[in-house]
Amino acid sequence: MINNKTLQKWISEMADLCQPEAIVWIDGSEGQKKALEKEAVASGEIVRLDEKKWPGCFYHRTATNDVARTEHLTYICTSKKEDAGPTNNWMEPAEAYRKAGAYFKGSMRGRTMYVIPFAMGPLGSPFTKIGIELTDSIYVVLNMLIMTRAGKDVLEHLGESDNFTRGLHSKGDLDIEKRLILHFPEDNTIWSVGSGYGGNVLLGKKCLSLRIASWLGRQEGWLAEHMLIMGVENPEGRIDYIAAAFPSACGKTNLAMLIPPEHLQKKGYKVWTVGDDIAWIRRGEDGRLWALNPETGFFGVAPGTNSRTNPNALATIRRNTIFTNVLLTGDGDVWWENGEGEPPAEGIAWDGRPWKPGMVDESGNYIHGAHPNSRFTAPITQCPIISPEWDNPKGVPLTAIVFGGRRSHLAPLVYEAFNWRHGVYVGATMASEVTAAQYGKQGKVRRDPMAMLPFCGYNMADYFSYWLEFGRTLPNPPKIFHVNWFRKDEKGCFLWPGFGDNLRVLNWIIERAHGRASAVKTPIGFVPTPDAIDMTGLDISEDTVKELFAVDPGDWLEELAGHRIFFEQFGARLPSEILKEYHALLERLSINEAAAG
Ligand code: OXD
Ligand code: MN
Repeated sequence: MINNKTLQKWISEMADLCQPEAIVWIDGSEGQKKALEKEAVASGEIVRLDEKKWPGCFYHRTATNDVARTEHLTYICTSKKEDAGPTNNWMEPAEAYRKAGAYFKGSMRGRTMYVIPFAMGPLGSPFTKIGIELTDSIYVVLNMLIMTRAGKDVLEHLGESDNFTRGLHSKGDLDIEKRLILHFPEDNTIWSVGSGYGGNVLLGKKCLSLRIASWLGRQEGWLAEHMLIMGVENPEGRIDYIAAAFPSACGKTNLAMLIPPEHLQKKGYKVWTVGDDIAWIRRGEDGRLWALNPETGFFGVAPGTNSRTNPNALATIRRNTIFTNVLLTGDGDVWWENGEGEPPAEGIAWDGRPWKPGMVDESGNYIHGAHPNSRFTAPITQCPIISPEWDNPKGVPLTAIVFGGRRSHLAPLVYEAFNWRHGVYVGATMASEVTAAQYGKQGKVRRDPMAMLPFCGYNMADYFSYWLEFGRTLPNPPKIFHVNWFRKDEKGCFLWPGFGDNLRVLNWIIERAHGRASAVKTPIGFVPTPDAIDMTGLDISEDTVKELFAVDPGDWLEELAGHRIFFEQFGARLPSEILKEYHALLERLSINEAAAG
């Protein structure tokens, strides 16, 4: 099938290591896909769902110890430890190849090795990167066929070039003790063994498009970011594109597919989805920033997806979708918590055990039918509001960059950074409450700069420097904002309705970016004046609006202590501009608190 010597040599070395029984090239054809689905159904790897209700859809259950990204087993393997930095796990490359090599050895005996040539981005675009994933999982192949452009066109495009990411994946024996997700940015290589969970094994996604791409981007002069991309069309037909970074499971998919509230719909506002997870950003010839979503599908969290939170996602997943770790019923239906309709009378839960509504464990805790991090994998083109520009090889021009997090207190609904440098500080000090997409204690606040903490492929201090440097080269850098949809009152109730109403906030952001809409200057940035956001049709009191926009200098001074502790780990590598921003903020807050006190 190919004439690429580098590729052939690498595949034969990997096959020598893993010893598969057969090697099959993924050509991207419908016929091959159908045959693989059939084979995986026969082996029990996937279950075909009811054809009437869920045409072209399948169900898959991962091992119970393998339901989220395992960040503690994810490594950046650079020659020098400092290049991985203090926020990444690091392993010396030779040691990493040796250690994982022992797990890969013979791991595909009796199995087929699938060769998936895939492109992140449209073929021929200056953004696009090519990868080859070798895997022993049909589930991975079927997911990659949805999430990436995969098949023989990619090989043809690659030709004899050695410029591709080498990805090797084996389920191994799904033993968490023998699981490793390794990135070798200096070799443009990814090795993942012992897992079958999406984020660990769909190597085009987090591994290539964020960890490896962030490294490549710094060398080549662009940014790889954990951001959704969406377009907002105003009643005059002008479309503004926004890229927004939120930590995992903070509602990026919901925001990217937002339905305007009735009042704004009537006025003529529309939203267009470009991507829900990853943005590759380049400087255009016009000096503006242009963003591209390198993926072709959504790998979204199922629980909480319903016709109130995200009707567009529900429409997207009605067909040709793979469901992972949700609840399965005997008649080929699926269900998840906070989804549509009543739970079924019985079913098989994510962990393979029989499930009935109302079941509790020995301690009286609710037993989930679907795992909180259960997922759907669906083609992007099925999204009812997919932007006609989603696969434009040039990307889309950005009006604003938005950072956000899940903070019950502290951060106002929205604020605008004073300038790019301050915006980088705002991104660098992002924090959020931990969710189910990461393995770890839920509910705790963790610092997650630019939502890239688990995804930056190099030293995060260098990443901050690179963002600062990148901004300096832009004649008109886009404005940077921070949003927090999750602020609560003393009773623990959300102050802001969120979902579709978030468009009201995005409109303020867009207007500000165009130099309109009013704001007041606070120590942390520009906050909307009480009447600057259109609240028509919302049942929200003046006091609530005040609370939503409040900036409490005392709370922020406490927060700053957390910034300092976080930054200390980077030592001298932390750019001095970040420290300057820290001191300037400290001063603004102290003056403010003295005035208030
Ligand atoms: C994801 C994540 O799966 O961020 O997108 O964990
Ligand atoms: Mn993500």
